[in-house]
Amino acid sequence: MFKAPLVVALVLGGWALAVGPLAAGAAAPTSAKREAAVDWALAQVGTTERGTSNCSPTIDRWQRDMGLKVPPCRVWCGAFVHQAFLRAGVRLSPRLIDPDRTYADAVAGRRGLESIPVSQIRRGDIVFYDFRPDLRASHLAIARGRPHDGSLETVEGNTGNAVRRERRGLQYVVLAARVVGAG
Ligand SMILES: [Ca+2]
Repeated sequence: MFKAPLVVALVLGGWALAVGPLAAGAAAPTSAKREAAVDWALAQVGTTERGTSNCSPTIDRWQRDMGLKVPPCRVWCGAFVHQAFLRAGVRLSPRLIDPDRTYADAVAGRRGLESIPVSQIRRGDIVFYDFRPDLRASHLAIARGRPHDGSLETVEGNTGNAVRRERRGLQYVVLAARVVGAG
């Protein structure tokens, strides 16, 4: 009986140690950070690449901010998502430039991403699409809200070579993920 408080203290102590680094970093994304990412993303609607080059001074900078060298100019849907979270205070992995590899990271719960059921999509979650048969995912978007009426509203980059609001049927969503940490 007398040992019980000690046991509790040890358990709590271990828990505190276990969560200490995360808590101390204060980097765990909150819904507020996801909201900030969406706010920034919506403010970029209308940003376009030059022609169909995947390049522009702004888009080039988003890619350099990921640690990538430019040129080459790359498909930049992932650079847009990366920059949105960077502006919100969360540095995700440069692997976001590759939706297919990011798909694998989310499924495995790696690099600050956790897959979630499509029904649980909320504003600020990352949504994966696959417009190429040889890949698991070929396009990334940021959800603007919950799914409703069988569709989802997003804000995304490199859609029509620009940042655009989109609305697509839920059947096209191949994966959804929540940002839970830095990448
Ligand atoms: Ca393009």
